Amino acid sequence: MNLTESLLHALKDHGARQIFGIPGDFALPYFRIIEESKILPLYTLSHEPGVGFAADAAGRINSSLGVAAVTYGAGALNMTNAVASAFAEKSPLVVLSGGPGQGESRSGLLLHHQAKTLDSQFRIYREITCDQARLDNPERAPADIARVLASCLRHSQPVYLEIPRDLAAAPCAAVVAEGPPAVDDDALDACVDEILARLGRAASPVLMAGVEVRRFGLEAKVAELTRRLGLPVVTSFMGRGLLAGADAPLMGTYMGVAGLPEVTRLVEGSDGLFLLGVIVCDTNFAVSEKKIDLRKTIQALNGQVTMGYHTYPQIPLAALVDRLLARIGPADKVFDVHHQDFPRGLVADAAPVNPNDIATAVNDLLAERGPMPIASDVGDCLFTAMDIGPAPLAAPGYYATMGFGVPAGLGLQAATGERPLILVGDGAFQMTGWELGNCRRYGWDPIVLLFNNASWEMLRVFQPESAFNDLGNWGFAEMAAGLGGDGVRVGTRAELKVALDRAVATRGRFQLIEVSLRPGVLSQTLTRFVAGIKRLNAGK
Ligand code: S1T
Ligand code: MG
Repeated sequence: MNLTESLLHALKDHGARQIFGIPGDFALPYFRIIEESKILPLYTLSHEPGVGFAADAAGRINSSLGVAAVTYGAGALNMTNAVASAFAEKSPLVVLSGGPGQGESRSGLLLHHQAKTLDSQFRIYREITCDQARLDNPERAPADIARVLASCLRHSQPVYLEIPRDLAAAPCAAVVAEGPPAVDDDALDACVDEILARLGRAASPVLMAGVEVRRFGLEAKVAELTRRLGLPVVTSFMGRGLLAGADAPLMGTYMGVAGLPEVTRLVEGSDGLFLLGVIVCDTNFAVSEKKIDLRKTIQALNGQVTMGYHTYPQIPLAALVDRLLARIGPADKVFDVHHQDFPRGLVADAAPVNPNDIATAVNDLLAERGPMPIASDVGDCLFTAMDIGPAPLAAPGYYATMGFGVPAGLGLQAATGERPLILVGDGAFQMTGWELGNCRRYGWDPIVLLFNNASWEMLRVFQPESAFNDLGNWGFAEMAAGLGGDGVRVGTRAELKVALDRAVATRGRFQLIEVSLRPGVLSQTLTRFVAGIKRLNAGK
């Protein structure tokens, strides 16, 4: 076996199911082995940011490894934004990069694709990954790979592996996976005792589920935990889509001033807020109507549990959930949970479409044809997604980079085999929408809802005086045919209904529905968000 084959078998053994990539001369040797070995399917895309987003989404939806394979310099450095997003959003992404061979590294010449030094890329990737290795010693490579892949799964964060191009086919032993980290049983019991005591003393305990619940594949166990604890559960903004369809007392998504008032009151009025795998960031908490005193919460994140002024280290989330379940019998407390009502029943008339109509139409579609995985970009399309009923949702809710939606949708279809729905604004589509041109080669056929308000609307709502937010009208619908799909532009609710019905009935080609939205017409969630932010800023 050679080094690349050993790596590919290890990736598969650790849960990877496919590779997304773009080669280059530093990567051709290992790409050849990927293609010829057939250990994992390879999907090449058109621009490295799309490679990173697709691999990120593929890892997220399966709670497993996503794999992005690129060349040195121009490829890997082109993908840093997507990897930074995966790092911030705790996505288990493995970055493979070709690299200079041993001989050429010592030639004394500056090499093409290098930045300041030959190590610059490695140093840049140290900032956006939790572990790294250059596989420049085939003897040591199996242990390096085992350590790095274990780190990726343990921390649910990206890792970086560099493959010198003259070693891709070097003989190499198989990788022996590292075992799970040891957990101190007494510390775990003490932590669980304290959590249960705090929740028992609280008059209004609430559990908030965050992205780590999905990343570590704990949704079913957490749903059971909420039933046994008899607690109302909400998701964080980033955790939207979690517990979708699970039998759990799910109240909705917490979004502070931008969310449903009853959910905001429940969370901000709680004296026992249990944050399970929730990233404590601004998009999850900066829009709090009432400042949440985080010192009074229970925070289980990043493999530790913090309560009050002390922290229990080395408490993996999975071990914590398992021990809580072992400790709590079935709940005797029945919860009258008010599930969020999602808009249904689009009136298919000649009225112009607004974002809320899109949410309504999608809810009708999902009710009729069954669930679809959803990828959303940043912009009002993401706020609109908050009014779409429970469905697996991949979106950069915290890092908030544009360009994620379309490639992430392709990653969802490659990873699940299910037809995805993609929500994307015109500005974001201009960045990575072209990746749709790759659907034909792989038989992907997403349904794309393009919110075309001819502007960077999310910026305009905060700075309306700036003309640079006007993007003008691009003929997105007309572009679809040339990319191998079908495109249509809709302006009324009746046209939207017809277009969606036709898109659902058409398989084998992507379906692009360009929805013309009047500038300034926002989703109700974004409207609340803008009003809330302005009110909070006015109060400062
Ligand atoms: N570049 C990238 C890669 N990501 C970003 N998030 C931004 C710039 C800044 C930015 C936003 S929202 C936004 C920009 C440019 C406008 C989005 O326009 P569009 O996709 O058309 O959606 P909509 O019109 O619904 O806003 C965030 C706040 O930083
Ligand atoms: Mg726009």
